[in-house]
Amino acid sequence: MADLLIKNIGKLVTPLGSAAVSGEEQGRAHVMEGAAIAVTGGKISYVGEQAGAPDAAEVVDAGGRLATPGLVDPHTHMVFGGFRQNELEMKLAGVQYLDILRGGGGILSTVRATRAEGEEELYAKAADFADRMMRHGTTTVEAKSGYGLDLDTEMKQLRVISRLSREHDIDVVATFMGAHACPEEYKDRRDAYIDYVAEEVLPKVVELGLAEYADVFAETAVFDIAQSRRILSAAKKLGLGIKIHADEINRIGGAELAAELGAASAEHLLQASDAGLDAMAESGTIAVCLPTTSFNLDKNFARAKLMVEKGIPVAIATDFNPGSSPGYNMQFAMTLGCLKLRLMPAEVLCAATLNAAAAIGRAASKGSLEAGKDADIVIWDAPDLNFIFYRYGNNQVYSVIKSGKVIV
Ligand code: IZC
Ligand code: ZN
Repeated sequence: MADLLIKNIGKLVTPLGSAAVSGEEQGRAHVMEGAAIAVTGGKISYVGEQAGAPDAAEVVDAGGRLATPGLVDPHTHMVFGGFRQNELEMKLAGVQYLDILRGGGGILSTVRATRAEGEEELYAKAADFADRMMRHGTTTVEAKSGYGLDLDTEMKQLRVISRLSREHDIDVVATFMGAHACPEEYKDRRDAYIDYVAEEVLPKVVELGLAEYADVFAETAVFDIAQSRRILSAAKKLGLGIKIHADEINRIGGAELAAELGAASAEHLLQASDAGLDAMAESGTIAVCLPTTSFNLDKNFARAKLMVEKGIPVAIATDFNPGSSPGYNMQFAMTLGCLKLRLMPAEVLCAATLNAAAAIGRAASKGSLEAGKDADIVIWDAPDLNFIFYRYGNNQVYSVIKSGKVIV
């Protein structure tokens, strides 16, 4: 007897497998009609015809709706003080994102707010975001530090992330991003700041087990390729997986660096060169596309179709942060995945589930509806996948099941 049975699923759509998929495979969703899913001990124990499903202690009637894996958001900066709505009018007046940062605003204003905020307040705010993410179908999320830029505040942020993963229903994967910007104390001394992060902050993070990945903002006026290579190499040597904010605003060779270092993923990639993408295909680095950021900054969109053609596994994330992407709704990111990245619905679903899970080291347990995987499931107020992506702007979640527990 199972713990939970979800019956009367009109359509079940899922990628299959326990690793990132690429090329044509990315668009090959498994579709089943009239399906049921059983859950035992928080894991999926049965996926198949309703007629063959086991009895269960609790039954959820999906009422003929669509079921997919829980969404995985593999790139967020969800622990932060304050907001930055003041940037809206600057942006409308034509001030560029990097110019706001150069002027001491942007990331640096969030750093001031995050340093000033107590740990409890930061936790309460992040937990509220996590509640809202789950109501929108996100069951696993990656969260980066990087609004501390000093030992104490980076640790404070990482402790909040760690507490979230222990106490909240949502699953959280932590990434250390001390190299997110150069703090005001190190103004014009970027190399010295990178030394400080590599020698004093990073080893403590690893010692306390507070992060699985390290990330860097490789960008003009932030960290150059040599500085990015230095911090990521140090992280890799200490056993962390690596990620890189690569070629978002300017083409500086971030995609090439990601491939050179064997990064798990490279993010943004709006300006990535053909050679950089070829190198990523070769190294198996996942491209994490962030279409809501392009939308919010009014920039071009990553060349996701070309990435798929080149055999790069493509994932989609929200980049949720108070500046360049103030929303956590994966449904909107997925709609833009279709309309702006020009991916087909099945490719987008894979990008937001299995490939997203792979980008944060969770493809063995998440990202598809298969026996043995975690029972993270979304029932949609929709008859099929196209419907969700085409009918954007409202929350289309009907029910969310996390580790077998009905949350929504
Ligand atoms: O706070 O602006 N791009 N980091 C790199 C961000 C955006 C977050 C922010
Ligand atoms: Zn980011």
